[in-house]
Amino acid sequence: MKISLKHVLVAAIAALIGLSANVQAQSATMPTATIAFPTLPRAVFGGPDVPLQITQSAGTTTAESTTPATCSVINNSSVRILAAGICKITATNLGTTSHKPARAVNRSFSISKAPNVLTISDFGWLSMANPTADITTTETSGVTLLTSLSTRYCTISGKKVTAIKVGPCTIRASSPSTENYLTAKTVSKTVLIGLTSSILPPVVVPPTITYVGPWTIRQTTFNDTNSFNRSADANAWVANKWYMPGLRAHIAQVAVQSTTKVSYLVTDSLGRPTPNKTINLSVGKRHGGSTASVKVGTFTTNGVDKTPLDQILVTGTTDSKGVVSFDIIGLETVAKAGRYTQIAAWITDLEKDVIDITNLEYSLPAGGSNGGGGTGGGGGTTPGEVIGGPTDKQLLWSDEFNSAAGSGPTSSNWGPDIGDGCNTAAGCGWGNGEAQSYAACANKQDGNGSMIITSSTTAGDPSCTSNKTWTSGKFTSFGKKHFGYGYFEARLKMPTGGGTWPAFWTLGTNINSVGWPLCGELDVMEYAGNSPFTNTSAVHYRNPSGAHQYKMGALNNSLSLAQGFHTYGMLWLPNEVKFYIDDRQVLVVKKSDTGLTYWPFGPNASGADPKMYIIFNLAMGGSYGGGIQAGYSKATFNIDYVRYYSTGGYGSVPTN
Ligand SMILES: [Ca+2]
Repeated sequence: MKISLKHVLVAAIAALIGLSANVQAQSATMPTATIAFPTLPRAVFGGPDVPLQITQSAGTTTAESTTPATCSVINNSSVRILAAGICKITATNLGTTSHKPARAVNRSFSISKAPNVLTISDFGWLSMANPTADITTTETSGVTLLTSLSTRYCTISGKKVTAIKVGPCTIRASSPSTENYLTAKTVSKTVLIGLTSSILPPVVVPPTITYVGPWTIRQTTFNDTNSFNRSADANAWVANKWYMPGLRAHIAQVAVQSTTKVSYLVTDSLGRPTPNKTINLSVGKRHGGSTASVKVGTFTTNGVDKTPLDQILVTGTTDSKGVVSFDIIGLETVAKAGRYTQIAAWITDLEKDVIDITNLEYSLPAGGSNGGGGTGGGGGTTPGEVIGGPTDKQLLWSDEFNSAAGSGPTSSNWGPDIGDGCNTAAGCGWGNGEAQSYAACANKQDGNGSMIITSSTTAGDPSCTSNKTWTSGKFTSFGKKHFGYGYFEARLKMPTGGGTWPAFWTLGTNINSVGWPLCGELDVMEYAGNSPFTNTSAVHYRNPSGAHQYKMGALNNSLSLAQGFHTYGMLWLPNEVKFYIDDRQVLVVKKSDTGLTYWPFGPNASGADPKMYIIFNLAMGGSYGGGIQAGYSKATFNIDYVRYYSTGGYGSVPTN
């Protein structure tokens, strides 16, 4: 009875204090607001919003979730389920001017994980005749694992089942519980594997894709490892606004009379390979020039440079993988440097498409390989003919360059040539406008079996400098080892860099008495870093009028000669000289080709045989090396060995 006692007490006090007692009585008797908040039922993840059905005696009640990761309250009227777990809601009411604040009411309810429903597709067509099937699964959530319960009859890898032998194949699918989903009820399906099955696999209809231009065409047959990427040309053509940015220009060596399948990949603006696109292919290019006769489909170019019949246009359509290919059939019968056809593919016009230019160069003989064929600067053999070097060689002398690291050329074999040429008969620049000055410090063995000639600027090698920007090396066997006829071979790796000009060559030992070119010069190998796919050989002599004359042969290779070692050989006989790279012929020059009565490479009028000495050097720039690339600081010409053989009765141990 405490309440009624209090009530009496309050009434008594109110009566005692008169007028103000009314206010006091009101305050003392103001009711408290109350909240009616029914308990909440259990729920399941994924279920609908749960109504709160909160009422109150006065004022406004606010409901809030105290577990915001699990549930949230919408408009004080319902609860949205966010995750499995316990959802806690607090309802508060601040009261009104006539009601005191309500006591907060807390309600909570649990949210169960939802069922995970798992199905697996049929694979009833599985048989020994059709031994694989892709199984698809559907699951409400999570990752489904497929296992074979009959591994004697079938195995499963990922979602592909493979029949092993006739018998029952049972595949079980299971999917473990996740944060909001229960473990799925395991599903199994059994197929009796027969030798064949009467059930046909379902036809999978691919989704329809709408491809969106603009398109990009990329030539995919030749890349930077099996061809030469002329990025400088491409950049220049783009700068001239002849092509869009992204142009690539490849040069690929192919054999004469070969069929070259050139493929292009077409992708749309989202990078998706695009099927069923009509592609134009231009073969031969009237304004750029193409000099090889080729056939594509029923069309043929005539190979006459810059004429209408030098260009043909054909079309093709991309396949399901966005690829279109064209067979370019080379009609030339003779491999020759500079014989090529230029091809480009496009869809709309050259102003919009990113395209590739590809030059196919017919500079390898039919049946040839990367070693290349010949071009035949002289007569006597069919240019491009594959003729190996002599097979009856007997080694008479060699320098394997096996000395310690830092050693110069062995003095019993070699002496260095020093300087910029200004103090020699050849004159400044060694008669060719060469940029380097030679110093002995540029010729050093590496301790690993090679002689290295280094051409450097002060920045490239501050320890070996000269009176010129570029310091390099040259050494000769003059006065040490003189050779008469026979087979010469060196294994060499070319330097990298525009402007480099390494050479392996010989001069007549009578040069100081008869002068050049009467003494004769045989260039076994010359190379320009500006044309890294090409090696040349040459024969220099004085013609009957007294003027310098020469015959040169070039050979294009499929890879840059700076990428690895190659052997460069020369067979010197009294009436002809033959040159080789990797035993493939580069050039043949016969005395009878030259019209010379005095041929410096054979016996003189009194029957005396000539002698020659060997020279290795690395020049820079000049008439053959061309422009030296900006920023050039250092490059190396690597000489593994030089060997000298007798063959066919020609050649003798070198003497001085
Ligand atoms: Ca060696």
